[in-house]
Amino acid sequence: MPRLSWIALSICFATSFFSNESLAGLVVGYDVLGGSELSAVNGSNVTGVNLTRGGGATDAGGGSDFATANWTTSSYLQFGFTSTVAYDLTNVRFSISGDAGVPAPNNFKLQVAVNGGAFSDLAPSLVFDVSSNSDVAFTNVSSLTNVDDVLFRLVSETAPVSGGEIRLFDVPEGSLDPANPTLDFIVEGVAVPEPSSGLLLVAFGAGLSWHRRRD
Ligand SMILES: [Ca+2]
Repeated sequence: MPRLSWIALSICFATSFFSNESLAGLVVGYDVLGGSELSAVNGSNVTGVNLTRGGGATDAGGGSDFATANWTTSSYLQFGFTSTVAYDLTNVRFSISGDAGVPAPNNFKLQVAVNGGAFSDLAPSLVFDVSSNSDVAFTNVSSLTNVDDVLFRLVSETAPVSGGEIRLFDVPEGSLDPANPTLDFIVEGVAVPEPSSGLLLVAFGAGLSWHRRRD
């Protein structure tokens, strides 16, 4: 194979390598406020699902925070996305706390439903320090690769007898995602490279090879 073709193929593989290694970015995020639900902020090629409460959990009137009361072991916060490109997910990050003087659940798991299927548990679960404002990262979502339709539920595993209250916090601007400074709750991932772009480069390399053979 002529040297020019090797150079073209090397560029092809280098491009594939660096696009796979690019830093994780926003898939879907939320700017935390009080109220019944949080509007989704969409990453590239994504339509986010608004963050809502379910399973009997109720709005605790958190003001600038998203406060949820009356947790039982079937209560949850739901969020997710659909996308026109596939993503390898990396983490779900947010900041959470109990409310002073109010019982708070502190043991949570993520459940996931892919492509409209049934919800299943993503192990392991996490125990939060709800005595103060704690930053949380679920990295177990990295088991979700090449996905474009995902619903999550953040489910309490051990709810206090008298219900309980948890607040998602409005974090300092830019501390979670500098590119989207108002966001306080984010799902991050890496877009899976389109195979067609790699194939085009291979075709480009093959074309150069053919051209050189004719010289
Ligand atoms: Ca915010």
